Amino acid sequence: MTSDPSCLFCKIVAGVLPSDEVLRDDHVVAFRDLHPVAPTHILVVPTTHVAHLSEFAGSADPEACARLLAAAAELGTRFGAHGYRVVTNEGPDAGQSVHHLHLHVLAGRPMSWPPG
Ligand code: DGP
Repeated sequence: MTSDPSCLFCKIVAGVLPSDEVLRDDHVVAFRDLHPVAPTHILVVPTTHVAHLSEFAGSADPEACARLLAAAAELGTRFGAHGYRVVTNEGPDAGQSVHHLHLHVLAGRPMSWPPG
């Protein structure tokens, strides 16, 4: 498992920084977002340091990818009684601020489309 000691989410995965954790296994950790934009706002991150989704292009570990998506689905099902949204941001245009891949699982309110 690779880890970047300077990465915020690697520190959360390692337990060096606290988080409101809702799920953990060998492949993923999920915890509540510090600045929620919905009543349920959970981040699902791979336990291995992957900065961006595009790093998975062509060379992804299929088991890790599948587990990341399955964990988001499990959390959406658990917390989104009326539906949920799964989002990932990559690069400046999308507003990515933490460079450790994460899926946002949003639920608990109606959401508009297209996103801003
Ligand atoms: P993004 O903009 O897509 O890179 O999302 C990063 C998210 O990470 C943002 O919604 C706020 C959240 N966040 C930033 N720092 C922390 C932290 O220390 N703890 C937690 N739980 N969330 C954080």
